Amino acid sequence: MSLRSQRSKDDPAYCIKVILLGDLGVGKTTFMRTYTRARPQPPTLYQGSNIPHYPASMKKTFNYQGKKVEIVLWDTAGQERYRSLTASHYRGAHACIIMYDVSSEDSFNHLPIWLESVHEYCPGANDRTVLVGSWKGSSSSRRKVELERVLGFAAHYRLPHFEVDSTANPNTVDTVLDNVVRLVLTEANENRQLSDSIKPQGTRLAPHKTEFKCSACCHS
Ligand SMILES: Nc1nc2c(ncn2[C@@H]2O[C@H](COP(=O)(O)OP(=O)(O)OP(=O)(O)O)[C@@H](O)[C@H]2O)c(=O)[nH]1
Ligand SMILES: [Mg+2]
Repeated sequence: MSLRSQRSKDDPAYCIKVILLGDLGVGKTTFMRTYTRARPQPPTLYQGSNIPHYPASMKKTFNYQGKKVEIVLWDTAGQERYRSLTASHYRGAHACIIMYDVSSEDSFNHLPIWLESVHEYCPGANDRTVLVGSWKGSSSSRRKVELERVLGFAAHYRLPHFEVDSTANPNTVDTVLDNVVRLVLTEANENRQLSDSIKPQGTRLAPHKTEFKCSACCHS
């Protein structure tokens, strides 16, 4: 049976892989769980240890302009710092969300390093990268990174910028992903490689599992 004939009418029209990057503790996992509206639950533990193990990715499907779009959000594990992330973390990504914590100067100061990593490992996603400031329930008095600085940074690197409070206001998270999807689909109208890579035509490994092959920016 050909791959094409295995597709059903319920399959999404597009599958978009988005990776979450940013310093430890900025709120990446909370953002991912909020977006997918995953119920809070204790993490499973690595066998024989007390080390928590969170899912690396979560999916959400929704309708965008009458078409079914599947978003696959990829988290980066807490213990991985920018220095230890390698090409495999970025493979197949169509877009990147780089997060910082509005109450942490360090997380903001490290943004250029995260941008460099996108540039190095996933250059095709450079123009589909957004910057997200996470409030993490901070009151305005705890804001360390002034909005003016952030806006200057975002303008310099031409990055769309958003602020979210994942826990208190889940809609802020949805807004980010709506914009990311719009960025990807708009560019796909003009970029044949990208357009091909977001069609779920990858090798079907098993029901509900698709191996993404991104010809847009990453190589296996
Ligand atoms: N109130 C509130 N707390 C948040 C929010 N986002 C994250 N937090 C808290 O901040 C802490 C770190 O959040 P995580 O989502 O685990 O951050 P992370 O970036 O995934 O961290 P690492 O995986 O260690 O890199 C947790 O205690 C969260 O509960 C938020 O939007 N609001
Ligand atoms: Mg995490």
